[in-house]
Amino acid sequence: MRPYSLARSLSSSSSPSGLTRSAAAGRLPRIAVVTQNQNLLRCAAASPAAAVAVTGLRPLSTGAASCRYRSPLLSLSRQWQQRRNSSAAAAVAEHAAADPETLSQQAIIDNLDPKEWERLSRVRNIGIAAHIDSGKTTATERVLYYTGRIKAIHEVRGRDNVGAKMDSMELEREKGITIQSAATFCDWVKKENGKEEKYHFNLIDTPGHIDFTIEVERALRVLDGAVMILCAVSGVQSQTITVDRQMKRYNVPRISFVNKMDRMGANPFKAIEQINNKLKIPAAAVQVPIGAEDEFEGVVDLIRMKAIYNEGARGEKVVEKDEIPEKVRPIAEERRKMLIEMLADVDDEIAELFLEEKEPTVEQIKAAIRRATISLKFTPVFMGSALANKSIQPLLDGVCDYLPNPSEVTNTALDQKRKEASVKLVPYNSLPFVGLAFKLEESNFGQLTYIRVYQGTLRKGAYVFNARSNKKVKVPRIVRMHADEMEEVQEIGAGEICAVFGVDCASGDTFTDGQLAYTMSSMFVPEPVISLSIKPKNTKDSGNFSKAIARFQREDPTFRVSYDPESEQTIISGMGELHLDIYVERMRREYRVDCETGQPQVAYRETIGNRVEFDHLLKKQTGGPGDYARVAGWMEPTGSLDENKFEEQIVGGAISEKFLFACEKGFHLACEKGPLIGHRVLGTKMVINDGATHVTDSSEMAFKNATQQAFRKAFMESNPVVLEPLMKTVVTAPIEFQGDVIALLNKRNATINDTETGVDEFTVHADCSLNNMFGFSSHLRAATQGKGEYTMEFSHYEKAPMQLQKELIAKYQKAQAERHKK
Ligand SMILES: Nc1nc2c(ncn2[C@@H]2O[C@H](COP(=O)(O)OP(=O)(O)OP(=O)(O)O)[C@@H](O)[C@H]2O)c(=O)[nH]1
Ligand SMILES: [Mg+2]
Repeated sequence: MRPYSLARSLSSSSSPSGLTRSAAAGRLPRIAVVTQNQNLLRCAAASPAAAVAVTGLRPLSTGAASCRYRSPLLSLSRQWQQRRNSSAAAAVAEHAAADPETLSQQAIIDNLDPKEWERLSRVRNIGIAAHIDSGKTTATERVLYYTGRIKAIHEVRGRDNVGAKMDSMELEREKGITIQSAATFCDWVKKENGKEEKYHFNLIDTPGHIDFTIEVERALRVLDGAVMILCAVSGVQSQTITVDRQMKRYNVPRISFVNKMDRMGANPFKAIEQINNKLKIPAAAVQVPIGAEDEFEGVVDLIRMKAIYNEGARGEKVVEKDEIPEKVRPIAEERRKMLIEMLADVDDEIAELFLEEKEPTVEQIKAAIRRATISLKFTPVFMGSALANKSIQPLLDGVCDYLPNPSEVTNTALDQKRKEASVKLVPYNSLPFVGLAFKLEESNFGQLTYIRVYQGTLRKGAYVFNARSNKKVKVPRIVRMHADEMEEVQEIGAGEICAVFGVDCASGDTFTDGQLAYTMSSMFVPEPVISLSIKPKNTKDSGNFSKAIARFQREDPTFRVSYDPESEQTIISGMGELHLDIYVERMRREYRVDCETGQPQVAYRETIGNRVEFDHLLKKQTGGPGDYARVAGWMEPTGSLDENKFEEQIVGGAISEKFLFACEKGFHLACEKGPLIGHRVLGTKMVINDGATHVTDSSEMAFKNATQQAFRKAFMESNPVVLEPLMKTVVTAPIEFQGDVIALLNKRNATINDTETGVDEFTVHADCSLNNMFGFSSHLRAATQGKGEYTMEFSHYEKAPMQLQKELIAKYQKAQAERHKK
């Protein structure tokens, strides 16, 4: 017999449970089909008694933490157990590398050391993500208070001017928005049926503004679950749709929380309907409100049918009552029925009970919600008011009950030693270490690198290898972050999140113990769409200016910096005006550098028009060794407006491999600065199929230059086009301004796609060219007495209007001519 439960792993391999986070971000989720047997096991996890009754299995370890079941035959002496565990772990790791497809997540869980299971089953790595201003930071502040991490609650934009804990940056507090995501950890004691269970949360509060979307992206890349917050009045908003896309991209299960139940016009059921219809995720309420707006008192838990209220100055006391207020009972009963019906749609066990017209038990409902949430088929919807300190604690119980622990999420990596074969990562502390650096931050004590440990243990003083640079580095300090404070720790186990000091790397680098050559896929980084020239007002500040620029660039992959040698200007690019404004402001505050900036510029692109053949000869003879390179072939559109492609189809060695490599380099250089208006080229392919080499005069430089020249000539002959970014724009304002807002959008040539009218607000969805949207925020403010809001997100590149193309080309040519004159 193999030392680990192979039989189990093979039997469940055809229907792996859990959730696969694919190595290639963006792949469709491989959602598990849970077998009948596993259904029972999972259900057992929620109810020990039920497990014994149904499966005849018994808990391996005793005590409140136990949710694992093994056959009584596996009960072994402790010493033997330890030995068994270490060899079982090694065998699982071997299986995970050799044949990941047949290793089920359940087998990984089954072979966890019982102590490890006890630890991991109580860990939740979660993110809070939502539209701007929906109350993420306000809710997180309550979480920190109720878990005892902070001693007092301070509000975002509060009158005491202290600001919420997680918005620790001065600018965040001043503006009342989150700019950088912040990590923290806390312990939540869940009380159920008189029992107390302590859970450890690693939590990341993310910004809602689209300009800082990369912060959400990288949080979701490494977290196991998320809380999606919605505003009870506005429901699904533009950024809800963006974060929904991001959660889907990384297969992150979520629970939903309808916040702001105290606001006028609050309607949680509208929000639920929108999750179903707009986000296309089956969603149902697990609570209903008792009262609404300023009479919002608490919620009814639909699963246990209990009324839950908050008492105490800050709602710290949770009071549960069996009596449900009469006025709420009908809706509670109706919504409970809807919940069970919806679960029957997404869960086999509830479906069976439903068909047999049997009422599922509380345990069965909870187990079904957990299964369906983890397999991305459902989201349970909680509700409350963070600001009014109502119903946050039941949400925390929901995180424990329905979001996965780190061992329940499948994470994969690519083995560089075996042609990038996919391997599963196994969250056992005893195995070789694999971790992902997902965020960098400069602190007063040096560079902080946030790491998610996927496998093995990260220890203080140990050496780790950067899989990208192959550099070995020592880990001098490990800390757990609490917003801007930190707590030092000696080691961090598999499945947890920490930050380390003194480890130089880039965001997205994989670290291993050095034996494994694993890399984890990088995350999706959106392209910047806006740029401006920048320079320090005083030349004496150049040193600090460069330092700041280098730091921001390292921390934020959507903030790019380039130097234009022709205009001798430093150009910064980013996701929007606010994004760049924030960096200019941070430069002033944190580095004392006042900057001058140019007008924001749109990141235009260029693309080839039609297929053009070329045959270009570069030949210079000026005494001594000359230059000689001939390249021939054709250029054509790739068919999609993204990556450029280079191909060689040389037969007979007319150009050697070394020189072809130089040609490819020349091609990519030429694409960086397009011939038409000096902007990056997209969607262009170059094929070289012939050429000539001179014995003494040919060089890599000559071939690189020849390719660039050929590129420019052919590109200009192809009827090239200027492309401009189109933005998905969503404007929301009080109804009385609808006419003015529409007129404002029409004036900017926007295409209006949809208008929704709510109780007192309306929302317009439109496509606009970014070029037409400069200064829109101040016009909107003026037109709506400051009450209108808008968000803008890059959608795609499209051919710019002819007139604009002509203007841009003329401007570029004029600037070029002037430069040549100098
Ligand atoms: N009425 C009401 N207002 C709330 C509630 N929760 C938060 N707010 C207010 O909404 C505003 C935004 O709250 P934040 O917590 O900063 O929202 P956020 O989602 O973190 O915002 P960003 O990080 O900027 O996206 C603040 O003025 C809060 O006081 C609530 O439950 N009810
Ligand atoms: Mg916030």
